[in-house]
Amino acid sequence: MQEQYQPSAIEPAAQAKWEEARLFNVSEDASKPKYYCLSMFPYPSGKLHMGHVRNYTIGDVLSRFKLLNGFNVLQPMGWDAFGMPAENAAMKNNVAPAAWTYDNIEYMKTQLKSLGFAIDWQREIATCKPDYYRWEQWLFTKLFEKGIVYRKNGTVNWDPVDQTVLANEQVIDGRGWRSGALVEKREIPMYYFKITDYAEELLNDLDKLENWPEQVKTMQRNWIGKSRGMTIRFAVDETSKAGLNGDAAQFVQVYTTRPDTVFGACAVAVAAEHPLATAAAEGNAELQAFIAECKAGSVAEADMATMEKKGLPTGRFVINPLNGDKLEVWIANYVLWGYGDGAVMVVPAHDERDFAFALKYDLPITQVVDLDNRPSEYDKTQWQDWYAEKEHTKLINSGEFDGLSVQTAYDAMAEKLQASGAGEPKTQYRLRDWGISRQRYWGCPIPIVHCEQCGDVPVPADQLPVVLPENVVPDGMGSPLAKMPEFYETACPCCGKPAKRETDTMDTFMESSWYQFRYMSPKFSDGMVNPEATQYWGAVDQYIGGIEHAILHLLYARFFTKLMRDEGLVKVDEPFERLLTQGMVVCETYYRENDKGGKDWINPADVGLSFDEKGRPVSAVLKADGLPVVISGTEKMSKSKNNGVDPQALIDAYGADTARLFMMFAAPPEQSLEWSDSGVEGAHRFLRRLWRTVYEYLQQGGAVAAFSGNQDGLSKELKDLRHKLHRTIAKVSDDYSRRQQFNTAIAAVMELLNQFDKTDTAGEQGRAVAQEVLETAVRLLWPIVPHICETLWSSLRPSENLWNIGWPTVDEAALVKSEIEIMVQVNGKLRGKITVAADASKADLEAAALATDGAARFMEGKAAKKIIVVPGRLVNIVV
Ligand code: ANZ
Ligand code: ZN
Repeated sequence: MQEQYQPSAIEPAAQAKWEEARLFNVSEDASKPKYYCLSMFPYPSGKLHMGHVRNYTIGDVLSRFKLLNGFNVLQPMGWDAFGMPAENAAMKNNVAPAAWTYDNIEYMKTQLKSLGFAIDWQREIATCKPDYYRWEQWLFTKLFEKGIVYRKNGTVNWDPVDQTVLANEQVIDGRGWRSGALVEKREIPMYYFKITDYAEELLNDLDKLENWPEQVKTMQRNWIGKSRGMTIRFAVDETSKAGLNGDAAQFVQVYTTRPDTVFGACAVAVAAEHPLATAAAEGNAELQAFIAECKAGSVAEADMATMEKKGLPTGRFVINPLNGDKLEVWIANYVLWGYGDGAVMVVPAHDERDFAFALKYDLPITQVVDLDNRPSEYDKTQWQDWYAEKEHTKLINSGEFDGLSVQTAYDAMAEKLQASGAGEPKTQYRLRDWGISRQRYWGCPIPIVHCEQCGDVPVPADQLPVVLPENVVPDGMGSPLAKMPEFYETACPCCGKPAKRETDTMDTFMESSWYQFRYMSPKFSDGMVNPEATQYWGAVDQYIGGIEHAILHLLYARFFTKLMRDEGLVKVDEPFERLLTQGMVVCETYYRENDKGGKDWINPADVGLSFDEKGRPVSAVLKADGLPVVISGTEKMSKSKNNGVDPQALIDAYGADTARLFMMFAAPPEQSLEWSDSGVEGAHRFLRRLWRTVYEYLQQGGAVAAFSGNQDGLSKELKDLRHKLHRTIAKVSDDYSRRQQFNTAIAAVMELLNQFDKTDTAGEQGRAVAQEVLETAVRLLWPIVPHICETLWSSLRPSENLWNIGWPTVDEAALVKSEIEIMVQVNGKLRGKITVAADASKADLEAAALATDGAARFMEGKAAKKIIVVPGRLVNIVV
């Protein structure tokens, strides 16, 4: 064994050893329990960042722990390879997105390999490869035939200068990111997944996910947004029917969660797209201009909530079905065309948006719900949520319904509305169908052929995949595919006549919605997944990734699982049994003010710090010029604050194990982890110390014989050490499995080694216990710092592989402390201590306590009236 700990030498050697043993290559094996551990796959952006290293280390620790516990562990890795950054890089560097992506994959793969993750690399997938996306296209065509995928018009951001559709993130302050042109809204045909058909199941099944963070489930529930209410129809007044046809001429239908407030309606407001708005705007320039303004605005929900409420009256009227009031119809910018019926009844006293609207346009505010037993003065300048006091409210100003409780009134009004055909109960979801068409090049082609005669024809299975040409450099002016006749010219699969391929590609969320199943049989060529493999692996046992994916990615992956189940492809209802959302990696930020008064952010690697006596940074300088920089707050590592620390530099300087240990030790996985140089150095110091401890032990000759298993003859000190050892095993096992808190596991092993250092392990028995302690410490730490542990193990026990020995078990005998310390009290005051056998009887304890000096002194010759024994803790002598 080398005297020095040299990560650069031992890490590749350990990796070669695992590779040679094919330790991480798995197949279905009915003789073992399975454990499928999946970390969210990376986008191949160029190089790994700290978030990746953290994510994949957590997954690796869990995988290796399960491996030592006898599980058949599947830990795959791949590349979420389609997406916009590749197109942006292509434009910047004039290289094809495919070439850029493949280069990045290659480099990042060497980085991942250098970290020593227990990955089955034979299962690597890249979603931009035809043998992957082919099956996505296949499923798409199946679902298209079933009607789960359908086509309708959708609104997109259109850049009139670049003549291209922009993604939401490419619109900055309403302008195109490249051209700076004012962005317009355009309606174009797109493909949609009917996720709303699954809304109820997606909501209900959240209750089954016991091992998901509550926070994530809440976010999903809110996103699905189930609301219960009624549709109510307000008849169009006879004077107001001009230009309206069909139902639109009969009534305006609104969706409300508060039918009980219908007497408080002062108007009805419709979205700009509503037929009544269109009819009213006929020949009315003002209304036309307002409708255009509403349509141009952002559809982002956050903006809807905060924007100024605006509206215009249409001069048309409808009738309140319960009280016959004649209400004017307004067009309002806060009514969404895509939600409910695109129309609302305006109830200013009880809805905050309506309140703002009514104040602005001076509409009457009628309170219809009041507190039960407290007379209240309605403050007409300030909106108040009376409904929050649901329990103690009653109706007022509501005719025959006055005095009823909210719930009774709700039911009574619902019944009356239903009886007269003016409304019915309705459940509504906030969730919209998922539009998956993207007018981009670097994505999975949508497998549809447009034929003049046959319409939209899905590409038949035997003609899949529709391959995306890879030698293309986009120029930012529209989709390149739409300019490539060699791509889009084709024959109709139905009638054989010339037809045109769809040139849109799919949302990249598609690829990440089913990769968890493809990993089970990544090379299967007879179908999307191999039934035997999906049967064996079932669902992912442990999924790990960032909280930023709490909503969309997880929702789509859950949705796809249900789609695939309904196609008979998988047997599970949910893809991820247990979810761990890792916290962010954060770092101090530094800047200098520039001439323009802005901030130039400086990378932490270029900053030198000085500390006060408590180790807190007090000042910072730029290493290059020695002049001060401003220390700003701690924030998530990001390009914009230039506070990203490159994990490669860390790996190069200290090795993979230090990087892994630092990540696992600095914070529990769910919390944010603060980058610190001193933390990294501390991690490295610990590993050097571990190395030296084993080295010195072996220098002194190691053990003569293994520990016999019988500790009767051991000294008290050695018994205590074994006690500590086996308590540590129990604690670390629990930390890895149930608690998933690795920092405390590491701390426990550190404590064990401290006690080991202080214990005299000379002599045959001492050497035997020392061997047991060191071997066990190495096994306990193997999941976290596998390279050093692998190497130390092979010096400690060259004859056997660590992974064959498996996880250490607790020796219950060692947990029983042979001797314990008991306090002796006289009249409740501490007067001494006794050391007794752990299983000493009550009589022995009493006798030993009475025999102490303390007892003799403080009993002052009196006899004991009573002796109270608290086993394991104290003896109290009462005199
Ligand atoms: C009258 C009312 C009175 C309402 C009241 C609320 C409180 P959730 O819970 O999110 O489903 N609404 C309905 N359709 C809308 C649309 N297309 N655009 C904007 N707002 C719309 O919200 C349902 C409530 O949002 C409905 O209930 C309606 O306002 C409004 F004291 O009707 B309510
Ligand atoms: Zn045809």
